[in-house]
Amino acid sequence: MTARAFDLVIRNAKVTTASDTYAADIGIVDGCIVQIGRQLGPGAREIDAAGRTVTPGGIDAHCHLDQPMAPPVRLADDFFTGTRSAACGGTTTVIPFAAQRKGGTLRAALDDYHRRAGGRACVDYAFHLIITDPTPSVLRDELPELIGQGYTSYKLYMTYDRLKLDDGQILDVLDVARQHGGMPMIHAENADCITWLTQKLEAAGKIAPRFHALSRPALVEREGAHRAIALSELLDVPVLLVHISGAEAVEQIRAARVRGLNIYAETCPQYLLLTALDLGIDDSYHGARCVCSPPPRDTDSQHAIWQGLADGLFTVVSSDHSPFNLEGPDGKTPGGQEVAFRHIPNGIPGIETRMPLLYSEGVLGGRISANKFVELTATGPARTYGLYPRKGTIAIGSDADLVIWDEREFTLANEHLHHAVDYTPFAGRTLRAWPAMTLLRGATVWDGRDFTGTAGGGAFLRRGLPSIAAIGLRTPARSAWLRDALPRVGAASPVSADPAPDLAPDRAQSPAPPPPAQPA
Ligand code: DUC
Ligand code: ZN
Ligand code: ZN
Repeated sequence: MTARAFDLVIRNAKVTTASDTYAADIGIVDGCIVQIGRQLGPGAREIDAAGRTVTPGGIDAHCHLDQPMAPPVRLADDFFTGTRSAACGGTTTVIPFAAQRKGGTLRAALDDYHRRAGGRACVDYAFHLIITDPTPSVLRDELPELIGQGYTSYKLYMTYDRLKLDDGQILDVLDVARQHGGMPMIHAENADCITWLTQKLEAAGKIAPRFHALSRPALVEREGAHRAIALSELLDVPVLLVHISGAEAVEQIRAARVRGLNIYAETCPQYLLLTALDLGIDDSYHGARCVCSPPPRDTDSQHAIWQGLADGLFTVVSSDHSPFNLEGPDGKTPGGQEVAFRHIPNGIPGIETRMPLLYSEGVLGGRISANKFVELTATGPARTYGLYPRKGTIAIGSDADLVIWDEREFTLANEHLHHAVDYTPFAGRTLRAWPAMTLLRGATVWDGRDFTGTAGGGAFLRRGLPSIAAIGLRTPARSAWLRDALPRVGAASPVSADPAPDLAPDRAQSPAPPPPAQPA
């Protein structure tokens, strides 16, 4: 009898990574890729990819799952339904947010989110922190400690009264990043402009969903992006600007990159495929379904963002999945009422459609290569958030998170999706591809027809520091200023970036953290 060399062999794959495309078989043992080559030996299980494109499983590095909201509003997806939906759309790792409560600790936020995700997540997961209250103890003790424990990214808001930080507070957090590493993420919009415009629109009776876009024009994002870039430059720390929507912000980022600044950017399918017209052309409430922040823009912005995907300006495409039901009192009509745009829950679903939309419109639409698709949906997020090379590529030693793609046309309807929300803003679009199969560490979680994963099948991922290549080096003059004004005092983070895959400290299932303390 022939010895079975592998637990699983994927045969006849068109292996597609961020850098290469080639025909091979993929041999998998214990959920890891152990061999890639022609005519591999037998596996206990075999899948014939039949020459179809096989990419790494997607990493959705920006999504909101089971994040508490002010009642009666709530997110429709918890960690089970949200990650089930992710798996069926080709995503095998998610990084949602653990939001600090004002007056609360970061640890309390993490304990709460671990409780929400543990035993529920169907794909692997990690958490970004949202820092809303950078107290001296958060800055001196908690954040450095948590970076060392693998929570290596943190989002800061320039807007929303309950969340926003002023420039001094943002600098305080960036200074922690300067000393301990990690990837600060900034939601860049000018809060005062939004408040002022909102008040003017409301006073004029302009409260329909479409006015949401007028209350947050592209200029507001451009100013926020410019300021975030300046703050990053002042302290010489990388910053990733999340959910970039407009051509004006793209110009700011491009100018920063030309100057060699370490500014990274994320965008989302809604900014490639929707415009402000989707929020309505009259005062009907229908457009509430597409209310998200920043709002979708115009076709010029769409072109600027496609260009930025193709030419390397963007590092990450995420969904910003924020699922609110259209029907019922907990979503887009809070308490069952149609409300002024300011009160419409902000966000749209998209965790399942992110990869198929980008594959269909980007790769098969001739706008980006399949390798660029992999870079934006998997490799870039893995490098940015300290998961590479365990995640985000097809390589020996990497987790066997894989998607086999089926290229076929169909019209998308919400009934196709596996989230718990009652609509998709992309319904009616012609899609040209969908995963024929999604594998999480070698286990099939989507077989092309049914979800085949399990609640609790996803593991928590302790992350390293970002391993994304720096874009530029400091000029000697700038470096000297920093060295003299702000000597580095902190210890380097104990988390090493970019470990060799088979030396990575916490292979396969990272043990779940110890049971969280009870909330206060
Ligand atoms: N920012 C997000 O990242 N998601 C939803 C709404 C917002 O403003
Ligand atoms: Zn945001
Ligand atoms: Zn978001």
